[in-house]
Amino acid sequence: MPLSAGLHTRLVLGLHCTLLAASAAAVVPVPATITPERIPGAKPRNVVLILVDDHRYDAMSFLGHPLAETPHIDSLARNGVHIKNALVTTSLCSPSRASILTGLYTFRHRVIDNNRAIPPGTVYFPQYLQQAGYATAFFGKWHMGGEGDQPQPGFDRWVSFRGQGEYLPPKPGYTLNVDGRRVPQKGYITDELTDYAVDFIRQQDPAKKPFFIYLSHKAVHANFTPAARHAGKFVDKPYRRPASEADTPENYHLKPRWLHDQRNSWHGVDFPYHSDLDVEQYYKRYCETLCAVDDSVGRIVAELKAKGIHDDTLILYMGDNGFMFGEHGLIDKRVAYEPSIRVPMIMQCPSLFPGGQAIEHVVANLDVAPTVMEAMGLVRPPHMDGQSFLPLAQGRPVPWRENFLYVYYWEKNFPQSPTVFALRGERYKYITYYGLWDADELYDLQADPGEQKNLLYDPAHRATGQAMEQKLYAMMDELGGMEIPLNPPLGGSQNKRLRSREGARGADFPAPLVVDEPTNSSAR
Ligand SMILES: [Ca+2]
Repeated sequence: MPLSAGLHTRLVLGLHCTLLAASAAAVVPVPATITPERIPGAKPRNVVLILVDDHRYDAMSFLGHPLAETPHIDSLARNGVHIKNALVTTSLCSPSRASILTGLYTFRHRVIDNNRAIPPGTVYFPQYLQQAGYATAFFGKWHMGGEGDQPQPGFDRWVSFRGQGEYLPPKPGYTLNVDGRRVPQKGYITDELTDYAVDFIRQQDPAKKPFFIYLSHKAVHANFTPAARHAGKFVDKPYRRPASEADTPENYHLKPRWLHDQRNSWHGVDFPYHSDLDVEQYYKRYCETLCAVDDSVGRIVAELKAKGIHDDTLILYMGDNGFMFGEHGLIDKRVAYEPSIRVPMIMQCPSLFPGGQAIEHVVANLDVAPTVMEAMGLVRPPHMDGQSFLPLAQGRPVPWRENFLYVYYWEKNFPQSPTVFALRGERYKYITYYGLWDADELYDLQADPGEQKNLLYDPAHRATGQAMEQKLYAMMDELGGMEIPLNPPLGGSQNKRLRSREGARGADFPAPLVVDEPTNSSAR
């Protein structure tokens, strides 16, 4: 008999691995020691992982985005593979970064929000790379485990900053942490991190020692600050707000009450960050800020070419989570709608797979660690929840997930977004709000990509909704997610509403939850 899922998680956290090793549980415990295993005959490639903060899946010019201009990212897609359905397990900075670095679901790595200490014993995949004798480097935003910027396990070279960092030095003497030393930040952070990464590439001798670079940009996180050379570039560009933004009865038909309530909150279009921010101009600044990231991609590619290692280096470009700019009346991320959980993902390595491809499979941030390890000639550690997606790019047959599990755990800091569990299949998405008296949701992503028609209360879709709910909990059980991680509150709570926008009133209950007559005739 498998141990209970709850027991798995506790034991995994406690690293009492031997107790679990003999069980038939689906969840393999995280090992306490690092033992990389080589793939026989594999030639290790260098890898540059470029992580961009809050870059949403569609903000790239090759996808026809109305604002973004990303010629270098477009070129990566032309010469590589565009992974169209790349999703994150939790749409929030620290949990997503932890999934990238561990290959684990949020309920297993337990970095459930942006404030908490990282559980002791957490193993980052670059530790395997280092152990295998490769050179490893980290440049940029770490942002796991609170505000610290000290070097973390797994990296020979380290350049980072506290918390979110700063686009420009906020005061004289503001410093980065460079290999444990305080070094002043000189200028615009996207360019400066790229300088450090380019210098590192120049110093490498990959024929002797393959390298892994994790370039983790601060951009394009709020408050969006473009490089001076891009400021104001898109101010007058035409832009149409998303159809689901307007506060109309049609847009909120069969939608949850929390969603309507969130409009008038820190993360809603009626009171964004408790300000009178213009969301359209905000989106334009975001795209201007992205321009320097695109320049950074161009510089990395040029440096790899100059060094003669371009074709033997895997570049993997991705976002850590999406971002809403008015969809469903929201800003920000956290929720399970497509602009929040989808991220851009492109990879290129001419000597490993042909370019110009698009992949439809659902790939996740969980899959990054196994993919990088395979590109570097190492076997995926069996405790990881993700799988390498290199075979998808190489046309090799490989079993792949049909459904993707999404989790978000309520934070008191931003109380307007509830705990969310979602199951995203190739066609349908089911979303449920655990612990909340409200409507759940079901969308046909093919017929309704904007997620505007909730099908859950349509009798024709009842069976689909029920089957997906069952599948969601079956996956949670199988993967070790049947406990909700709890943390005591830390920091403030952005819980205000604007009185002039019906501030004291909550939204109406969704119609399917309201009846006109008593429904129970047997109560006595
Ligand atoms: Ca983020």
